[in-house]
Amino acid sequence: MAQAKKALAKNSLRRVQRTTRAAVKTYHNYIGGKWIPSESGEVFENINPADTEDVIGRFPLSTSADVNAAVNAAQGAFDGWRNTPAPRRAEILFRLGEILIRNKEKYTADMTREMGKVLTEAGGDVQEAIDCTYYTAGEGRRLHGFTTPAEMPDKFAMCVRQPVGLCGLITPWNFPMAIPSWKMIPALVCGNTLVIKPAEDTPLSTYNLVQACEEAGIPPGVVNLVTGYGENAGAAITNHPSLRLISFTGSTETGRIVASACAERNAICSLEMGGKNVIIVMEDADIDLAIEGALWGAFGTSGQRCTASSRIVVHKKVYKQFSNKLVERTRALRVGNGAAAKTDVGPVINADAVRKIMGYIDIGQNEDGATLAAGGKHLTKGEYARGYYIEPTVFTDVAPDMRIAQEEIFGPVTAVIPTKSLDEAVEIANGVRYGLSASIYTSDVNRAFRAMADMYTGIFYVNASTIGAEVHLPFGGTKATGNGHREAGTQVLDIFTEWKSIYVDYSGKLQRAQIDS
Ligand code: UN1
Repeated sequence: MAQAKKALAKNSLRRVQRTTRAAVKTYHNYIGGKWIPSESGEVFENINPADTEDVIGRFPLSTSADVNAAVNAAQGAFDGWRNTPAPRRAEILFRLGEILIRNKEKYTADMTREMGKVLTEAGGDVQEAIDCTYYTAGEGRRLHGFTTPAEMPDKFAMCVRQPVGLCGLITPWNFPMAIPSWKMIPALVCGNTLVIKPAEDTPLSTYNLVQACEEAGIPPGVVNLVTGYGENAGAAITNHPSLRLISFTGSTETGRIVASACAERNAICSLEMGGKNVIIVMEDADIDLAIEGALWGAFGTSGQRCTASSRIVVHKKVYKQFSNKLVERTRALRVGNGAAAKTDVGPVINADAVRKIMGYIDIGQNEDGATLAAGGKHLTKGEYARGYYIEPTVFTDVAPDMRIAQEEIFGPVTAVIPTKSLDEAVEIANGVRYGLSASIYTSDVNRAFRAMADMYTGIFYVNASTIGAEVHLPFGGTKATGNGHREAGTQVLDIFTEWKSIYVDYSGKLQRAQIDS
């Protein structure tokens, strides 16, 4: 395992060096089955957050003209695709799964290079796209509807799923292949056509996924890729009158703008947004296990997961022991380029992220008055000089209402909060505007079930961290995290299909519902 990781790391570093010397590649949008530049001809650069001198590629800076072309292509392909039997659509998706497996190592290296996370985690992201593809493609032979008795004799009633139509998908940079797959694969198996715009920080991983779709044989126009920024390409998708559905993952603030725009034009809108997830550690917990979970949940992906463990509520009886161990282990984490095998914590995504995260570290120390117990520095010297590196950071003695305990930081920062009881811990845990993921470490099954019942979140773990959702269970959250939808699982089908209720009257006469019995 360690050997494989080392070999992967070595390959990936070589790839980076080789490509840096060669000319920077210019990538294209994928519209109507053709790879084409944006109509304006303008591009933006995809930069490695571990080394900002490493330009990965130039991608089209798309505008509404490109989005219009992509939507027209999706419109032209829609009837052909929705009339393709679902098991045939699924066959293409199973082929896609094989292509993703074949290219996993390359996609993983590309992802670490553009997103920064360590190779093992980038590999997990690609694996999640593979899992999603195989699991969801199986729906091609299910997509279950139902039959039900009708009120009157000689009458048959049933319900079937129909595709919603043309979908606009807007995806974030933190899971640049997994999250696009969560949206694209169900959209496709259900018979929709789509336009996807990946985050400007990580277009290559989605490009790789779309290229694999082409290779798998998805017909021209069914999948369209438009790269660019939210203000132009993203807004053009959100506001396009022909896109029946917008599926967005990103910040709660942007999600609100997307939701308002969709409300204006009666579009279906599915949102996955922020989190302020919590681990509760009770006095009867296996403390070493809880430490492992806290480190993994808080600092995996440099804390840049919606599911990151950004709060740890710890019972007073074990608070000192837990905090001391957490601080010691956090200080030992090795920050560096995610492509190097020895790295535990990679860079954060960009300069704005550094500003925001360092701003919160400042707030934690000054405005909030919590204790900065580990980390806290922006690393800028030596091997860190050309990247966006922040030390894994632990605040202790945090009060539940402090800003660092309430607001989503989306970086390698966690807040340890003391508590005196399970009831109080649950109250603190629920006392934020978000409701994505929560966990409890305890050896008491009654406490585990109590917390499970009382935590108002979309995801709950027992004796495990707040991260690590699997693709065959629904993913999403309550309150400001979402708007009631769930991705993944079979529940995602409720986003990408609409129900059609069908009545067949074979009595040969007029039968009036609610009137004739
Ligand atoms: C996200 O943070 O946006 O459960 C997605 C997890 C991953 C998915 C995270 N499987 O942490």
